[in-house]
Amino acid sequence: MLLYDLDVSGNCYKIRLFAALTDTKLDLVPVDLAAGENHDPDFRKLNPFGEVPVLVDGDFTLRDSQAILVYLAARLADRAWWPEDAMSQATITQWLSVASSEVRNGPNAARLIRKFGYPLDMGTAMRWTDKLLPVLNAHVETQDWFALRRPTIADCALFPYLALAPEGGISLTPYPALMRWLDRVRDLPGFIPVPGLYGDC
Ligand SMILES: N[C@@H](CCC(=O)N[C@@H](CS)C(=O)NCC(=O)O)C(=O)O
Repeated sequence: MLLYDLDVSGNCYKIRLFAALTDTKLDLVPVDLAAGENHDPDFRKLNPFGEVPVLVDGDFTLRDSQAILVYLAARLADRAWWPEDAMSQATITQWLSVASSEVRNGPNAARLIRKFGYPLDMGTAMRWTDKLLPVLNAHVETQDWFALRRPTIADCALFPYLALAPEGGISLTPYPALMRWLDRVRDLPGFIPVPGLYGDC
C-alpha cells in the first residue's frame, strides 16, 4: 500500500503512527506541499481536494486520515483497534469526529498559523482550543484511552495535533490528565515520533 505523505503533517502522522503500532507495511510517497505538488493534475486525480494523506491500495484510493485509519484497522486480523460491534465503532467515531472538527479548528489551526504562516484567525483557533482541552482532560481523568478500555484508532487520530499543540503556542501544562494520556501513547510498543513533537511553547 502507498501512503502519499508529508513528514510534518499531523494528519499523515496519524497514519504512520498507526502503521508503526500495528506493524502495517506502507510505502511512503513524499508530497512536497511547499513546491505545490499537491496541485499537480496527477495528484488531484487521487484527491481533488489537493490534500495529504492519501492511501492507495491496488485499485482502491482513499483520502482523509480518519477514513484511512478505519480502513487499515478494519483489515487487521486483530480487531482491537476497530472492533466489529456497533457500539464500539460508534464510540470510536465520536472521537474521530472530534479529531476532524474541534482539534482541526483549534490546536491544528493554531499550529498552521504559528509554524506555517497560514492566514487563519488565531482568536478563533484559541476559542476552539479553550472549549476543547478541558473536555478532553476531564475525559481522560477517568479512563486511560479515549474510546474503549484499550488504545484504538481514536487515540491515533487525536494524538498528533494534541502532542504538537505547543508548536501552536498552546501550553498543555493546565491539562495534566491529557499529558498523562500523551505519555501513555508514547509508551505504546512501536511508537514513532514526528518532527516537532517535543517542542515547548
Ligand atoms: N480531512 C483531511 C485533512 C487533510 C489536510 O488538511 N491535509 C493537509 C496537510 S496536514 C494538506 O494537505 N493541506 C494542503 C494545503 O495546505 O494546500 C484529513 O484528515 O486527512
